[in-house]
Amino acid sequence: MAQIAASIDFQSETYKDAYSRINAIVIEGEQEAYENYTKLAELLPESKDELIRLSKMEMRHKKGFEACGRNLQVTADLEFARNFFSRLHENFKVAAEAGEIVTCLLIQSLIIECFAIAAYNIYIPVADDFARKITEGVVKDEYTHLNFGEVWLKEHFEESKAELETANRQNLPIVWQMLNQVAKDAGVLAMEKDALVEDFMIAYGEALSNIGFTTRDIMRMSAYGLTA
Ligand code: Y39
Ligand code: FE
Ligand code: FE
Ligand code: FE
Repeated sequence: MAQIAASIDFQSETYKDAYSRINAIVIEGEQEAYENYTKLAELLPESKDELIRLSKMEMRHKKGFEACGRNLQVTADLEFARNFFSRLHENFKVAAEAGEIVTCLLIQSLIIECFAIAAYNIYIPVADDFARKITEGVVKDEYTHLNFGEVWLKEHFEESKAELETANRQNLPIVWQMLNQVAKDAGVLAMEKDALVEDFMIAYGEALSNIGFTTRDIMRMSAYGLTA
């Protein structure tokens, strides 16, 4: 059942306990996004300045979400969050070491950005006033990050297609596992799992379409890991 922010007790122990993990996930996610764009700036020298600009935005997001935690007097469970991201983090690292730019872009600029866009849009209507203002500013930036990946991959579509399919098959199931892992805590924050899945799939499907995949490709690629 959908809830509105006015009926949520942001100071209850139950809320703050769930927030200690969700807030940590976004803080750690923003930190890793900062590192990932810094790495991509090295791998794509022709887009270096733009990627450094994106990485700095991620660092500002991290600071914003740290302030959200302080505002609610919540201590973020960063160990939980590092574990939460560990598989995507490892896959990005392995791809970066192999110079697999397409896989790096799929992981950070498509999958993680779409996950962020879904989560932040679902969070905004049920956030406390302080966090809502921060998150509204952040989500605008995330569309810019997604757009960077879309534009680059569209320009290199034919030679990237096979690697994108492999990277999708490897990483999309991980997202569903992450979503399942956080569904209960998200529910405490009045963020419904079904809405998160729906918004993620819309954003990700649109991204794949913008890059050049057909509807048939997108259906096939989206099916990976749905039962994870
Ligand atoms: O590009 C970015 O800024 C993304 C790193 C930030 C991560 C967002 C992760 C959101 C998952 C939250 C799950 C709550 C239900
Ligand atoms: Fe961000
Ligand atoms: Fe690392
Ligand atoms: Fe981002």
